[in-house]
Amino acid sequence: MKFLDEAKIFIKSGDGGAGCLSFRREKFIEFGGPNGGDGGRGGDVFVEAARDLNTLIDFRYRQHFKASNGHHGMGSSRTGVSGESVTLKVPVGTQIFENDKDTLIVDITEQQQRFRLLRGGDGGFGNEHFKTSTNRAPRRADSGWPGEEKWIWLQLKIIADVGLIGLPNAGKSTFLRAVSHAKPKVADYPFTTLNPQLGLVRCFDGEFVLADLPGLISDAHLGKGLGHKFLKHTERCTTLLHIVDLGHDAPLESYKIVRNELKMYNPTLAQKPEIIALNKKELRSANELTKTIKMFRKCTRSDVFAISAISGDNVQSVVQSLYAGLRKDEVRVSEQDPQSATCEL
Ligand SMILES: Nc1nc2c(ncn2[C@@H]2O[C@H](COP(=O)(O)OP(=O)(O)OP(=O)(O)O)[C@@H](O)[C@H]2O)c(=O)[nH]1
Ligand SMILES: [Mg+2]
Repeated sequence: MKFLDEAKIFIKSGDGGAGCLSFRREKFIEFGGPNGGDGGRGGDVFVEAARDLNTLIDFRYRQHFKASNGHHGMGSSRTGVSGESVTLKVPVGTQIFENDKDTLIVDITEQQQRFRLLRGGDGGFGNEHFKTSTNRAPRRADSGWPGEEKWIWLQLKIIADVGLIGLPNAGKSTFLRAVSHAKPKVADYPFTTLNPQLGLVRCFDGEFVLADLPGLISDAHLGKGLGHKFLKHTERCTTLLHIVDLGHDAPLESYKIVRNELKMYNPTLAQKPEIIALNKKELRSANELTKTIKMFRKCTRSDVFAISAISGDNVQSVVQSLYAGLRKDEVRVSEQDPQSATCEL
């Protein structure tokens, strides 16, 4: 499925139907009185969270959404039929802004959440409504109220429990494949992943959502690579899982590049709980591995694991640690003491 995380659309609610001007006309009944019904209400415009949607791509093909108008009232006191409402189906995580792209109208954060964006116009009163003791034959019937219309922006910011970050080719998608049923593309070249992908990870009696994001490179926050366009998707992840490629000569440097990009984009991103997974452990000797882990523990305050996403070695420890952190709503901060055994080798 193609991915699109921003769209501009036009919405309009229905106009109310006009009230009817009519009088009873029946044989042998003189002065039958007014019987014009009210107009029907115009349809509303709703937005609703849809299951199984994780892109706004549908809005590339259709940008205009109009609810139908209410029908006119009719004689014999018949009220017009209300106009049909329209419902925009959007993925959870969609924020809806006014045309200025700044004023938030609603943030769709939960499954099944539904919100009325525009209200349809009320129907006009028919002449029966204006009947009084002193005016038994009113010749007044109102026209319906117009609906509302405007342009709005939809912006999708993925909501996941854990976001996968790291340089291109580090093994993020391989990790997602290893721990979930998601099947993101894996290949030995940078920028294989072009769009965020979600996977559901089961752990013990629970589950959490893991988001695979495109790789970050130096100066991503300035728009290099695919970087900053997707950095916004990390904003609503509770925890970050930082995958570091042990195939690189200086893994700590790779780690710092990504941390720096997070900080430059939004300093609060760098404050999120983080777990570090040193991937491709089989490429290093046991000695080198111990040294690298010690170095990471010294320089960071995060839990550090050495894993092989491709063989699945030690990935469950990472999953369990992520899960435990999410349940506590905070990730354990590992001791800076290099002896602390947070890592299975
Ligand atoms: N030796 C080894 N190779 C791995 C391991 N995990 C991933 N790879 C390889 O690393 C390459 C990149 O893997 P991906 O999962 O596509 O990396 P990515 O981080 O998603 O890359 P982008 O989507 O481009 O950012 C692939 O050729 C994988 O087979 C591992 O544990 N050991
Ligand atoms: Mg990938």
